[in-house]
Amino acid sequence: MEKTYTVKIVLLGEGAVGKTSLRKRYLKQGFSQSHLMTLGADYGEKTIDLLDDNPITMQIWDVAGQPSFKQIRARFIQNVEGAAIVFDLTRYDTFKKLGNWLKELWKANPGRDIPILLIGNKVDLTKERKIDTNTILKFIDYLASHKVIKISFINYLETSAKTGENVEKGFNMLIKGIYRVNILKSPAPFIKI
Ligand code: G3D
Ligand code: MG
Repeated sequence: MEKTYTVKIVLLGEGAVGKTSLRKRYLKQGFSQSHLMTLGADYGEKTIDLLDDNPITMQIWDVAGQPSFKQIRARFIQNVEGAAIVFDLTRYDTFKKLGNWLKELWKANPGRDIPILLIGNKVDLTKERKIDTNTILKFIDYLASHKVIKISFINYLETSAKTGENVEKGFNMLIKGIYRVNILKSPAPFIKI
């Protein structure tokens, strides 16, 4: 009999970087231009059959970035199997906060091997873009070489929740990393970009 695995994924990052939009785009709930601030946490799920005929149900939690939600957030980021940490390519401050999000995730999940995907969102806003890819890759190299945190799987993608660019690809990448670490129990290597 087929076994369905359920995995919990969180989307983290500063307010208004596009977490809710990415989740909705992936879950095919459409892109909304009117911005409704997430209160605490929102949730959606999808079952996919990516590998070995083992369906995987992804529970995707989209957690509010505002500091005032920090306590609520701590509950939602415990016992996660994977995370996407999102920043906004048009706002440098959201990129600078990536380290804080990584630390918050690790603090809530001591000893766990958590595959992570870094996402630079709003790649469609080419004129407003403030952070070049080189700067981002240097930061990822720094994380890896200084072992600031334990990274079992990491990749970086530039997405647009508006056009859909790389959204499906990003979530699929994440689920493959999770499958390897959590289900096959084999360490996923750091993926150099
Ligand atoms: P959050 O959940 O991280 O707080 P939201 O962010 O998904 O609510 O998005 C915040 C704003 O950014 C919304 O605009 C949303 O439409 C916009 N947005 C999200 N992703 C993209 C993207 O890839 N491209 C562009 N151009 N805009 C995006 P408003 O104006 O409603 O605040
Ligand atoms: Mg939101």
